[in-house]
Amino acid sequence: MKTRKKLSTTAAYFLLSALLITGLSSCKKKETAADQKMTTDLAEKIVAQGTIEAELTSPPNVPKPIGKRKASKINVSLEILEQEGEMVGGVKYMYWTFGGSVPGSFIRTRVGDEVDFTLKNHPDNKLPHNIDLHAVTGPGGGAESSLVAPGQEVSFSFKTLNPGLYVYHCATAPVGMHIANGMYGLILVEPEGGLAPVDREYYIMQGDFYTKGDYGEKGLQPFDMHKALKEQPDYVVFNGNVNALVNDNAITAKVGETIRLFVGNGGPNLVSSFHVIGEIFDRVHVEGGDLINENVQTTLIPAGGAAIVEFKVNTPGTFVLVDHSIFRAFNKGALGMLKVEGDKNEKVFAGKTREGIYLPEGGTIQKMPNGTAKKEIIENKTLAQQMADGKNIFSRTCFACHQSEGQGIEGIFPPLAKSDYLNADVKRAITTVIHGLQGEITVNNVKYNSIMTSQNLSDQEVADVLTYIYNSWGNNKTVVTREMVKQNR
Ligand code: HEC
Ligand SMILES: [Cu+2]
Repeated sequence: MKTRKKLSTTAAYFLLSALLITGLSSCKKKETAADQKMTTDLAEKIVAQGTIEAELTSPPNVPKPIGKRKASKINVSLEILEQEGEMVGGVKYMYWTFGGSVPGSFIRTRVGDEVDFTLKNHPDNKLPHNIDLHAVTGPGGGAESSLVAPGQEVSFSFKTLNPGLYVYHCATAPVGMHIANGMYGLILVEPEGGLAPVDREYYIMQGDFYTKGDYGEKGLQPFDMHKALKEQPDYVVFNGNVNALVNDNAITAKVGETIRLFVGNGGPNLVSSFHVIGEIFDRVHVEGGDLINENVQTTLIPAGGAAIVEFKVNTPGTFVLVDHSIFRAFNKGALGMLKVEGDKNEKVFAGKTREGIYLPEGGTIQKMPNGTAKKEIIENKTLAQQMADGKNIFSRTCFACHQSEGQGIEGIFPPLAKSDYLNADVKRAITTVIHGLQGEITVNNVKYNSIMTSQNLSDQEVADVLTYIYNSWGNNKTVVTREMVKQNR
């Protein structure tokens, strides 16, 4: 008896809250694309009209939006190519690709489409492959029906029941190796009536790569199964290689435009903390589905998952796309650029407005705190002493940006190794370290336009670190003395 009473109170409570919720939801008038819910049962009943050929694009481009197009039979023909490519300057990798790019060709459909999918394995390839599309409802996402040997082609068909952004990938054993070599891409299933129009759309996909050699080791690098098992990639990149979205390859936009990024993560192992430095995502289709989150700083993209990210660009500048697991960005390649052109908008961002010396102790002018003041000064250091101390300073302060062998990061941090800019002018190098540097410079024919902050080092330390740099990595062996630094303070 007691329990029954309790039950009925609970039931009443539920009824009340249900009424409340219905009441509340009928109040909000705004209907978004996500509200036009279509069940899979309804999608299954849609009759496809006519036949069209799918437009396929390589990254960072995407095919035209579906707009008002009715559900159709749509032919997709994807060719698998095993081909050598460049991971980063001088580092070659044998990529396995869907359509000749990493990630593979972008496929754009709408809900209710009947996809006739043909997978072709080029006769020059060495291995059998197949495809598992996460947009497919069926065994293996198509993998069981699509195993194809070199020189063969195979077809299968499926109906798109759920709108969303989906990963596809090869699922041939060893699956991890096929994915690690670049066999993944995205297929978009747009809702009835299409996604809301935007000004620009781009296709970006993260992947982790495992090579026998360490980051930057030149030559053709074979896949390293051991590192893959330990989930310790040498490269984490957007769109297949370190430079795919950097400098001249940056994606672009104009101030005032709304951008939509279709972002996927092929893995095979790592999860991506996708972030654009200096931007806030106005809308994110979380995990590529219907749920929309707003005002997001960083969105998590699982391995084998995706997200649709939308934002308006309000100010000009270079916005850096990263995996915010940040060593991956600055040391393993997970870095891209969005270059936005247009007029400055000082209301939104005014740039640096004031600069001065911060004096916590107050009033009178003080010297910059100098941690080395207490250290004894060795007069007339030998070159060997300067080299040893300089190396220390380098790995403490300069290494983070200019990299371990002074190789820099192309387009972001200029090289100090064989740097024509460095070797041309020692005074300039000294003032760069003392006062910092900003504005466009050209180093070894590559343009840099960034900021190096002033380094808080003593005269001796500046002399040592520059002597170390000048006497390493093919530079011109200049010896910098404390006196030379002093004269340029
Ligand atoms: C926070 C990152 C960062 C750190 C740390 C840093 N630099 Fe730089 N450095 C830069 C950037 C960025 C530029 C290019 C600035 C520009 O575009 O105008 C640069 C330019 C230079 C240049 C001139 C360009 C060239 O390639 O020859 C020299 C020399 C240099 N840095 C030396 C040093 C030394 C020595 C240290 C350590 C004491 C150091 N930097 C620490 C970021 C850094
Ligand atoms: Cu494969």
